[in-house]
Amino acid sequence: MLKIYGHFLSMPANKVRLCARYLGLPHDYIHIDMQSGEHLKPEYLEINVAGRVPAIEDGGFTLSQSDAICKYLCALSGPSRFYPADIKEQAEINQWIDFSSQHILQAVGRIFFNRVVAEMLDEKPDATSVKTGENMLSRDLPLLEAQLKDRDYITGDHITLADTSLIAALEPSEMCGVDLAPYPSIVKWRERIMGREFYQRVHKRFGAEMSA
Ligand SMILES: N[C@@H](CCC(=O)N[C@@H](CS)C(=O)NCC(=O)O)C(=O)O
Repeated sequence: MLKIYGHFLSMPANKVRLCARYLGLPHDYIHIDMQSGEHLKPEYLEINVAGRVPAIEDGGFTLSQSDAICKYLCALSGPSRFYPADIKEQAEINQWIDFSSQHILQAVGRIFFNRVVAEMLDEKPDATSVKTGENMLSRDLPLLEAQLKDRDYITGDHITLADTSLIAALEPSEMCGVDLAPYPSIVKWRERIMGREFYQRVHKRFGAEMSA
């Protein structure tokens, strides 16, 4: 059985979980308790030498890096409209996946880490890093808003790996004070996806486990 290792506050790990759930791939989800240092224990380092989540294990094969994992899961599942074989369609989805990982996730990650996670780890928040994250978002969210203005999903009328990747990158918005209200098409697109069954099987709300 495919195993996915993650943590409920990890955006890259949730990206992988959303992809696996969308594809309907049977798997076991294993929570790695990073606060107690489980990600640095020898058992976990055998799965991911970098000591980070997410990672997967599939019949002795191990893989890390969320985007590589998602593409592997899509390959396991076979070509579909979610991640098509057509090279131009696939390249366009990859373009948005890179945009998501390199720009949106990096920016939200800075804000989320300093406003929420730092305190949990007894680390001093870095206001300059938050400002950099906000500046990055003020450049990139308008691009996403423009892309979604006339489309239900990032590349057209159906959901793809670009959507689940971007949704994961924006998940902590409410928790860390990233205001999406100025971006009505992004707000509607998020609601469209977060209401779907595959999403709700991962979680109804990012971070809900903290108050459970
Ligand atoms: N580029 C990686 C990022 C993975 C990553 O940085 N994971 C964080 C949690 S969000 C982690 O495990 N951090 C633990 C550490 O750095 O010690 C991916 O996309 O999978």
